[in-house]
Amino acid sequence: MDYQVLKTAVSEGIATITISRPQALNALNSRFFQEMDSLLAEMSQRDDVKVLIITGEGKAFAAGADIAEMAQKTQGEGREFSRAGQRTFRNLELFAKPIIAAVNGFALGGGSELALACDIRIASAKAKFGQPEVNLGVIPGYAGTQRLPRLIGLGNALYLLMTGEMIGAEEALRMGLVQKVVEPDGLLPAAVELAKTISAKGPKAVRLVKQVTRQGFLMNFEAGCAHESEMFGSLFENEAAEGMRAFLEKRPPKWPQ
Ligand code: CO8
Repeated sequence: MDYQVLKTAVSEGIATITISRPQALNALNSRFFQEMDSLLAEMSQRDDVKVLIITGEGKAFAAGADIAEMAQKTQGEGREFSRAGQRTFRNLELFAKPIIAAVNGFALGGGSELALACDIRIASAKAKFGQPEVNLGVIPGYAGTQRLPRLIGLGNALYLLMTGEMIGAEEALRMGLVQKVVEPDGLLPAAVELAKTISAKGPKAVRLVKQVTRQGFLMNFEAGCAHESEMFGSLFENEAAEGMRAFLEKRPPKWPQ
């Protein structure tokens, strides 16, 4: 695919994907969703990519769905626009490799929902978060109403969803919306360091820990535990043998590929 909105750089097992429509504050248009679907399919096939980082160019991570594009839509088209976006964001959650959102600036509406669909969020001290949809007479359409309360609790989620208030990175940290806040210049280095930390772990264990945790979150407790035991066991004839032997032999593990 000829990528126009997304720029990708791969280095040392880490793919950094940058949303690059700074003139529109990286507003998410149809093209963004097509490119993200295509890029995820590509990245899933690449053995040299272990972790993805998603960030934005300029002063926004993404300032929401593209309002100029949305404004033209009929009821049916609006529903389809929402469903297509939901599918893409679900693909991020289901993606086998970890995805880190490096939130550099505005993460509003659909931009905040994009960050919510990633596994870990770290933010620049300049980042701003919010769900301003109600200002426009709409509601989140990329599963923000579902992911936000699961992540930060019902009270915090309803506060943000009902007021449309924009909050800073420290407040987002306090609510549990982000896991870490760093100085703006340190954002990408911190995301890369985090990605390297994760990619040094057992690759199958990392994939399974994402899958088991995410699936279990939507299951009842007993079913989640049963799934955990199955997957725990599945690692034993695999990289767990090397990981535990390396510990006992006091050396770093050499993960089977
Ligand atoms: N869509 C389209 N264009 C945008 C968007 C957007 N979401 N946000 C900013 N832009 C454009 C502006 O129109 C402007 O373009 P131009 O230079 O051509 O006039 C350019 O980006 C720069 O923006 P500003 O001049 O406004 O920059 P400021 O620094 O003054 O303000 C703000 C920054 C506060 C972020 C401001 O741009 C803003 O409020 N943006 C809109 C934020 C918003 O409401 N986002 C939520 C959108 S709704 C949504 O995301 C719903 C998701 C679910 C949809 C489901 C499908 C139906």
